[in-house]
Amino acid sequence: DSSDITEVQNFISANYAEPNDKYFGAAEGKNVIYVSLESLQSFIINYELNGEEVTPFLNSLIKDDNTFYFDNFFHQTGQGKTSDAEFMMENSLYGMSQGAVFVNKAQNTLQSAPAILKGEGYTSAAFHGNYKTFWNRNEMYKTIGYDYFFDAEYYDMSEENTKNYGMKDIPFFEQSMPLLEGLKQPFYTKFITLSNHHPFEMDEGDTDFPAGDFGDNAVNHYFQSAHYLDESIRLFFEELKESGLYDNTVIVMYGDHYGISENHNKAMAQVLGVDEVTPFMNTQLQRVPLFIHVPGVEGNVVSEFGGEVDVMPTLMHLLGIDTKDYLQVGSDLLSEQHRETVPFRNGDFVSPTLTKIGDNYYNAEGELVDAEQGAEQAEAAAAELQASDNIVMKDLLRFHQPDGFTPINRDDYNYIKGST
Ligand code: GP9
Ligand code: MN
Repeated sequence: DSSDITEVQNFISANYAEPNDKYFGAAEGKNVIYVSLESLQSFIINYELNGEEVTPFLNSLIKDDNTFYFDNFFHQTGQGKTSDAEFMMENSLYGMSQGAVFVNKAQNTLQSAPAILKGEGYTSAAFHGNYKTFWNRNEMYKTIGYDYFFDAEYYDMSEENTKNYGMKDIPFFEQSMPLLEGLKQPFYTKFITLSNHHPFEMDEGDTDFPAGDFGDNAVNHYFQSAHYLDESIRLFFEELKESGLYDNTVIVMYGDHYGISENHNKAMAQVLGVDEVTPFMNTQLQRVPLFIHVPGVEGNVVSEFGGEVDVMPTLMHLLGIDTKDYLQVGSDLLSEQHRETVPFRNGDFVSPTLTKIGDNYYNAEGELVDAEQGAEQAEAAAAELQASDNIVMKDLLRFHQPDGFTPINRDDYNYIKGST
């Protein structure tokens, strides 16, 4: 009811981070391309296997003049995996503590990025080389307000183009280009890659990059698979440049969640050159890469701690859209007031000074410290998750009408090929 929403509203405005004048509106009117980098973790960035860079293209972007690279960025996904990441990136709200929000709350009211941008004249589209019902995307995307959803039906899903869930990344981007070029500009789009998915095994001929030699199949193949993903991004950027879109498009790329689980800690210890992967290190391994390319804006390496819920306000502010009226729990990564306690879905958190794992608190060096030191941050993390859960579980955005926002009517959307 209305008292629920007032409480949430008060919490969110008390935590509002003002946009940074330097960047507010710096990308106004530009196209947006999101790329979900399947299972890509930050440890692979700048990693060398036998002296060879695994992700040479992404590594080169860190030094690109117009690219921000965030090296203390963490995934915050739960059981909804890729779809949880999508939800956080486009709503600045958390997925659910149990189950997938895409599956369980697709009928909710949302005020998602595509819907907000629709009011600014944007067209939106999602691209993914798997069938549209996976993760209930075909239902949740109506709620989010995607104009188009190019799923497996739009791609040549022949045997050589596919492995496990669907399209391999190189043909996926290749075949997406004409669809992308056909969109009315400005557009807001997302591309969800697939190849770098557990168990990471490659088909013969798809890469000449060597496998690792760490006595663990998934870990060994991860290097090949991540290299292939990197190569697909390089080719995509080339095509964007050729098409002329590159200079007029903000490109946000993020690792959706970890690829190598704790079950592989033994091999990971070898990969990282340590005796063992401790719980503290495992938490630090939840870093995923985040790149934001903004034409005409000088980028740099940003070491603020942040997570997936923080990206939407960051992007909105770059596009010159005020977020003050929206109920978003994240905070702009480029704001001077950005909050650096990053909650995980289970209530643990990381921050520059303290990390919470269960009942244990660690300092930046990974040494156990007194729990009292972390009490305030633990409370802040819990309050943030609680505010988000209230919104999602009680469908509170039904009762919230931001200034100038036109609500989405999900009946206006369908993703039946040939019908629009
Ligand atoms: C499937 C893709 C992978 O469509 O999003 O799913 P994941 O297992 O990573 O959530
Ligand atoms: Mn995924």
